[in-house]
Amino acid sequence: MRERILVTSALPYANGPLHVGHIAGAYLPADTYVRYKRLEGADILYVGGTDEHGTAIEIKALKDGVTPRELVDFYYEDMKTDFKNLGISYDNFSRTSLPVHHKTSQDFFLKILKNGHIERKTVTQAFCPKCNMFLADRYVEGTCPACSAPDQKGNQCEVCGKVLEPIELIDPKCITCGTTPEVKDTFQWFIKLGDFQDELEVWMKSNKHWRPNVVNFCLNWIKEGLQDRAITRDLQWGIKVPLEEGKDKVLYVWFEAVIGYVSSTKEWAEKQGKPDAWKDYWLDSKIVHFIGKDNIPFHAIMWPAFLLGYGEYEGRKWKLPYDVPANEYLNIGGKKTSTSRNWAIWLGDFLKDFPPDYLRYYLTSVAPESKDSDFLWEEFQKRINDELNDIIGNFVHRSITFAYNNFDGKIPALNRALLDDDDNEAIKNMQEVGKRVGDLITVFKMKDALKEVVSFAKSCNRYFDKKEPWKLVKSDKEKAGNTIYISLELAKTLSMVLNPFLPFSTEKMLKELGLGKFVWSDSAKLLLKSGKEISKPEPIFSKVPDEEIKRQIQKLENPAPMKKTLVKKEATPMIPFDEFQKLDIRTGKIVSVEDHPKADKLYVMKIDVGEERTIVAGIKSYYKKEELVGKKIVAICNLEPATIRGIKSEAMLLAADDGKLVALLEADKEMKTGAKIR
Ligand code: B3M
Ligand code: ZN
Repeated sequence: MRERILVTSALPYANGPLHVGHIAGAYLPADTYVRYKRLEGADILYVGGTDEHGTAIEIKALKDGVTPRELVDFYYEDMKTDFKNLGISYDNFSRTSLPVHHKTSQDFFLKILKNGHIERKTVTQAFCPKCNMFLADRYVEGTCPACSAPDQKGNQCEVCGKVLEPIELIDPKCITCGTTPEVKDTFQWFIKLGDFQDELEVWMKSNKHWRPNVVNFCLNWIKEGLQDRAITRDLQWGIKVPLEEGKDKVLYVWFEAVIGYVSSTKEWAEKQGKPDAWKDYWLDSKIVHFIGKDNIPFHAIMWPAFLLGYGEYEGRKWKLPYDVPANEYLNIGGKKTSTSRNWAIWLGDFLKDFPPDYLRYYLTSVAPESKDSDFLWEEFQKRINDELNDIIGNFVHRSITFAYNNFDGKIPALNRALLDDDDNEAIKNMQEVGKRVGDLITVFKMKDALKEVVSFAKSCNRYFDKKEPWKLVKSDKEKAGNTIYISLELAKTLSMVLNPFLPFSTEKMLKELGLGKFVWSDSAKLLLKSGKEISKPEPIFSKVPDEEIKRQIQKLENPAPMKKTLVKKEATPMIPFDEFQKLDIRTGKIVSVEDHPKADKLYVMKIDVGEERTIVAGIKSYYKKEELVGKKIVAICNLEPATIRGIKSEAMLLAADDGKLVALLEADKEMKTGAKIR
């Protein structure tokens, strides 16, 4: 039977943009794993979404002068776009403010309550007399009672990881007004974690394949004795407690956020038109939660406790996590990423300046798997230039170029009778590398897996150098043909085993070799057809110049001020009719479409608007070339021409953009090109 796996990545708070630290922790390793397992043939589903409740959201909204709703709407879209641009291949990216999630969370609450593991209790809580409100979680800051770190938030100490109650903080302050909070009686619902103490301990000890840091953290927590924990809060924004006496309270964000994985799976199933399809992933599969280390207690103790507390679902038990690969932190230039001090590398900014695979490559090579690691711009440049370009890109490019130039643009023949020891060794290596890389990815050692790929690429270069096909081709073309055939097979395997790490560039490499979709086992096979034409190769990577690195360091050290959430749209100003009349807008047709040689997302097109014009347009993500040629369009023809990445654009297509889709405008009758729009 196919292995069934459900993979999740932590649901990021929708209260600020994603930075590279997030990516290295919970997203990139998950995506690499998922991409590999899909190729390997597993029945795997990858879900995530945004975490849209809790004081982290409320407080940021307050600071930005927007409502929580406006804040989360904005950052949901922002994060979704960033993830897509980085190639994080979620099967579903949901949000915890959706009705399906509210319902699922309330169902969990009621079931666990019914089973006797939730209890209402009177509590003394931090209350700010000046603000006249109870102060939940992050509304209080103070010194951690466990490790004495100052300025910690009331929910968890960032330094030692201890999960806290606001009133436990030493020298507490209300974050809104600075007042020392009073304590006042109220009531909340608590989950009795102690009910699961023994079961969790036995289970945790059985998790021999987990990372030791995760198991040790949890066993320490269990050893202290699991205490009851409040799972409701006095807040407005959130999921209502589904009980009459709780109507002014909401579920604690960490109670419901983890349930968000279930809701996202349900939403996926609904979208598939198979509303029950989520069940197998939760009741009968391996569940893997990728997270950052600060999330360990919530995923490895509390979440399993909620699942145990729920009891059976339609007669089947919920699966406890199969593994919780938690990553350590990625620092930037030796310092911890800090949004408040604006010390960060924002994903959106990065992707404006570099291809996504450069980040994927570098972050995997410095993945903080067992200890904190560091993002250093110089190191980034070195990895991209010396490894990605000089070892990996170079081998693929030189092999294909050699075939293209010396074998009439065709894949040469393989004459098995002429194979020598070097050839056989190269083939053997090609047949084995996929298994080595796959086995490491399976145990979440992405960094080692990538090292394995790089060392394979090195061996490919060594093979090529040793065979000296540039000499051989003059003396013994058939033998040179063998070398190049094998080199192309090596390039194919290299592209395949690199694909989970670098999906964008490897797709291009495979295309140059005339290949498209593949499965992991193909990496071990001789697949190429002799005589088949290959296309003229283009270098896949390019080097990062020193000036660029200087510019990035400059930007990191002198960042532009953090933008606030912009949600309120300015009213569009009125213009007089004669302003409009100045525009030369015409109907036309697209004559031809080419890729922009220097920009991934742009096309260079010729259009006929009564006369021929060249234009550069950023519609590559929305239209295939073949959809465009011959298509009717509408264009503005008297904008001042702009040179875009070296090509002059002499008109602009009109398109509608609703934030999700982009659609080109056209006249709704067949008519001659160049007709004026008025
Ligand atoms: N939103 C914390 C974080 O962004 C939290 C994760 C939820 S995972 C269910 O680090
Ligand atoms: Zn206050």
